[in-house]
Amino acid sequence: PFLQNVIQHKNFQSGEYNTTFIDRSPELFVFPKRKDRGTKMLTYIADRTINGFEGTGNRKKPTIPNPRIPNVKYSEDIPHGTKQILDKRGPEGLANWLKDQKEVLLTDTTFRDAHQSLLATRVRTKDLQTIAEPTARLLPDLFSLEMWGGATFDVSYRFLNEDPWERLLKLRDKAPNVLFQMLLRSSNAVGYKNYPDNLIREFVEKSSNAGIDVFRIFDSLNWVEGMKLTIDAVRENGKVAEAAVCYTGDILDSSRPKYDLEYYQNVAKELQDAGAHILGIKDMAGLLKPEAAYQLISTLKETIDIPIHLHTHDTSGNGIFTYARAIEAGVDVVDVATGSMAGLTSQPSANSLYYAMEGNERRPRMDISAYEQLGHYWEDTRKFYSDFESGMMAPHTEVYHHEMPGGQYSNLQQQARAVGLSHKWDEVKRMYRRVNDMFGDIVKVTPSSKVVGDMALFMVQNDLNEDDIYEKGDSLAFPDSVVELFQGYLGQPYEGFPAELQRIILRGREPIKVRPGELLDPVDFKELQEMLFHKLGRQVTSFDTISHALYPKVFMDYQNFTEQYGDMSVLDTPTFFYGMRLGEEIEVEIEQGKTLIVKLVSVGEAKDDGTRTVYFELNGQPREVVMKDLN
Ligand code: 3PY
Ligand code: ZN
Repeated sequence: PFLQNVIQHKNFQSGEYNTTFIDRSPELFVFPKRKDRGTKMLTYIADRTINGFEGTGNRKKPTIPNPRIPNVKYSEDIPHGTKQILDKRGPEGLANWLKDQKEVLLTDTTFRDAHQSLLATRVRTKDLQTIAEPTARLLPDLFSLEMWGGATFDVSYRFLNEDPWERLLKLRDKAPNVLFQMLLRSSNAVGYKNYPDNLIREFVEKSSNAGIDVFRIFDSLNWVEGMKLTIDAVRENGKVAEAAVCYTGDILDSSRPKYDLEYYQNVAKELQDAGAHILGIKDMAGLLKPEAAYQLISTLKETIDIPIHLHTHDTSGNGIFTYARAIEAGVDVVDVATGSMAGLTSQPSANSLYYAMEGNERRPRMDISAYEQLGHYWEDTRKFYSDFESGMMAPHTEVYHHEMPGGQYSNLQQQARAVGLSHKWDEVKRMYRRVNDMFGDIVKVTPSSKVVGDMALFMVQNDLNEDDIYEKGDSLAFPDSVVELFQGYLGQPYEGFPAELQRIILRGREPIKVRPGELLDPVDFKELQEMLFHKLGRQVTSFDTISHALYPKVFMDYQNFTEQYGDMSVLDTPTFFYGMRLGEEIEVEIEQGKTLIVKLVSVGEAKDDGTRTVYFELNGQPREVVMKDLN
């Protein structure tokens, strides 16, 4: 409802809004009364209390103290930051400002990649919103906050039952000073396949309007042809196009010359020519070794004029060393996470980098005590999500062999478990690398990494080796994602597909050579809006139509959820995942100034029909909910 109010507001519709618009418009918080919100919420809590939440193993609700929140003076003005520089000087001006900085700048990924890579992307808007303003006040020197895109978009709907657009609007309201950055998979948007061109343009326009400033754009095969339209769309909206080359292979390994320094120089030049304001180097698996970082950044600094922004994952434990060498070579910005959300498959720690750079003139400008305070909040909040931890306990140098991206490791592990291959996990990792080599040594990042993972699982599950694929390939039913990759539906890999394998996998089907977006019918947004209006029986926003166009089923499942339970993003995170303990009392602010007090009184015995009656008090009044026990 908040989002609907925003969209329907005359100032929003006429484009007269900025980050103070929400503050100045209390009418946004006036919602139509819905029937029986209390009962819907109690139903949700009863369901979680009895049946648990997917992925938590139906664990009983743990007792977790409220997170420590830094002490900031909310009455003071929020200090200005890079957002104001962009607003004043435009993207080129911002890029020039960046090049003039002596100190290395930082992007903090705690709100996006850190939890995507450590906690299966499960961090909820409520927990981000609580710390957004303290972060904005305490870290005004950041280059940007990466807080949207990648997997956060579909996971919000799919698992957290909340609206990612609403997250963006709410955080923007709390943090008006630092640039907001998102990860955009170019023609795959925030999904796993290519989408029509007009959907990409619409997505970029609406996410710019809602608060994104810097778009880190990548193609999962480093195919620059597949990035141009997205770069243009970002430029047309006056935002920063950070076009990224994905780092793959090892420039130090002369036995593997496909992705050598010259390759990266060529892609960087192409991206600069395509209109990038900043070059991103996206080391999604954490393969960039310290000496390689030094050589790569020094060479690219001589090759292109735009600033360079380096992203890595600390999986191997070498992240800080890699950054130190990149900084020595002149990198302009690096990605870090708040200490307690850093390391392992996440980004290197901001705090560690600060201390590692002591005595160096390029040490990042920051208030280290502020970072420590924010770290306390995240150390505590992380406990809410402990069921989603990947289980990796120590630096993992095997990543240099299998080359799996930080965000894929635990996902593929889950996929392997789901098909009964937990005991063969080592074999799956080895096969992942073999499939990469069979595919011609390709870039592995969402969604191409998923295809490599699907093929590896398929081969281990069916006890197939490489020879079997060439010998029996004609009779094998390859996973759909593999067929689509070889058809060219994710774009074209550098140096093409291996011809023999392509012939076997396609079995006579013709591969395409053009941009898939050229072949896809444009989305008819008007028709879609009307269809949704009839289906949902309410005003439909352009955010809704975009989300439906990206993921029809995921979006409709989310709508059905809110129909059934209401907006459950208002619940605190332990209650959202685990329901309540007997005798526990919680307060839920369902809208500004309106709080419900809920007490779980008792849970009845299971009846013959498998249901239990759950007894609550809602604002002191007894209420009952009948819930099926699915255990
Ligand atoms: C994503 O696309 O979500 C990624 O983080 C890739 O590294
Ligand atoms: Zn990443």
